[in-house]
Amino acid sequence: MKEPMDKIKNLVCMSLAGAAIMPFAACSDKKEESKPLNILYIMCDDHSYQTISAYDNRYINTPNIDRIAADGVRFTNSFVANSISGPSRACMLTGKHSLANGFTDNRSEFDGSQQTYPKLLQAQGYETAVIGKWHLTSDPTGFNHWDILIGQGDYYNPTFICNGERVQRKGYATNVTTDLALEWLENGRDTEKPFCLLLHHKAPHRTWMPDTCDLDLFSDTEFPLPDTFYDSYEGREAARIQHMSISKDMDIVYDLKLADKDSTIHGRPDLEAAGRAIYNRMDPEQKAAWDAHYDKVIADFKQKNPQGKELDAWKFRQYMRDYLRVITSVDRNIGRVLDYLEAEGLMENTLIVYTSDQGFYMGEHGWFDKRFMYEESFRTPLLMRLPGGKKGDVPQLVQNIDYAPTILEAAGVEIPSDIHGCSLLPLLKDEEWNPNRKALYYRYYEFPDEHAVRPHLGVRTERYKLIRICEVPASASTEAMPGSWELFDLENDPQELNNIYGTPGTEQIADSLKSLLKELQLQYGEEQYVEL
Ligand code: SGN
Ligand code: CA
Repeated sequence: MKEPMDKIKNLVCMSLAGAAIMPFAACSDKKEESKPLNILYIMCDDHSYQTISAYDNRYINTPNIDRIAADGVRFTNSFVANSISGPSRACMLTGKHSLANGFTDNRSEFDGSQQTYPKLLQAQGYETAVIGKWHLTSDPTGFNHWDILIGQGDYYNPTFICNGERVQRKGYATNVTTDLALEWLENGRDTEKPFCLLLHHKAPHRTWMPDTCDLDLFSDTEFPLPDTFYDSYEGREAARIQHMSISKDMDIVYDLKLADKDSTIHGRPDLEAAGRAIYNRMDPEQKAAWDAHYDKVIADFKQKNPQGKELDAWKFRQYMRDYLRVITSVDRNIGRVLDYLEAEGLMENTLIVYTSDQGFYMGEHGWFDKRFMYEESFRTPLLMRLPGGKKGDVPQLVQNIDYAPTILEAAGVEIPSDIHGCSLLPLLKDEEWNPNRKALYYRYYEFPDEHAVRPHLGVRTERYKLIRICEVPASASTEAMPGSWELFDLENDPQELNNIYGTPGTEQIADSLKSLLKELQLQYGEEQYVEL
């Protein structure tokens, strides 16, 4: 069903107060089909493949995201190059690994003067826009229009920077971001030109705050703990020392919203204060709806007063419920965008991409968050719908450095030779694909903040994964930690519980993976940076 555009216009015009309002574009007579492909790139933040029904139907039904999969391809082996937001986004925009694009961790600042695919598209006559979470610190470059959240952004009444001007918008982030995207598609762009729209939802990033209309969903659903919840981390020292445990690090007030009015429930003091500040962003109506739900949860928690393993189960269940409520809103809003494309006849000339900046732990290994090269966070969902293209699964190992060349090739724009990734277009057309690499290379840098995940790098083939946990020199905040190796046979140990590095009979496998790792470092110009 077509969205009532008047409503969208009003909403957005109201929220654009103070920012430049773009003129209405004249309607084009030109047939959409005669233009180069439009690009609609939808990315959520921290959206696990476990919570997309096209990938996994244990937890939630996501009919709208699944529409993209049903009409296109589902990549079943899709990975990132550095499992954290800013770096992942920089890899996607440039098609290059982190060291080459200069954005290695969330404390970096993106050098906006460098080559990105939106810039290359813009130079070839595309109308480009980015709307939603940006997280690259410097102002976006290569976009005709940008309307981005500040940093992580807020779920309620978020402040955006619209082409350089700050503007706070009333409402829930996923709805507001979608409204802005629809408004740009309808009235903001030059319809004579093909478009490339990057629609970046903040959701479902921590602290998983649902829209008020979704608060009661999943309230009766129990979520059993994943098999690996009580992982012993034996033989995996970096996994043991992290701070992303649901049991130890997930805060009941901040993350799980037990900010009771009489302040008898306490979490970590700084997080508790932050939790109360987020709540205070809401207007009285939003607070009333919020309280109507969480006051009951708080009362129930106080009455049951769970402890030990019972508390772990309670936390996990509450986390899942909120996360899935947030996904429900994402899916509904993606439905609005797909409906709009259908109603406007844009479906047949638009490449649609759905992905996340990385995967996420839904309690596996006892965790939330990401960062590790273990499967749940190294993988990321990837669905692509190319008009007239292949439908079905693509099993090849692909990585987020491949998005830029794919989009460039789909748009008929030459792929610069310095891009590391390789175009996935042949896979979308069901043609032979010859990637320019023998395996996937991964590298993570950020330490010790915020979740104490040790810097590491590694290589993954179809069957094996070798990880080098980097040595950490002594510093003011940490003591020295030696480097170590982890080797997993993914066929026999898909949950990566048994580090077989150093066990008799695995020497040859380890040696050949080490050679492969060095070869990839050389290929990506990194060999001098980490001594293996
Ligand atoms: C915030 C979160 C972290 C999260 C990072 C990175 N804390 O700092 O839990 O790991 O973002 O996430 S929060 O208290 O601010 O929510 S990323 O996806 O943006 O890289
Ligand atoms: Ca993220």
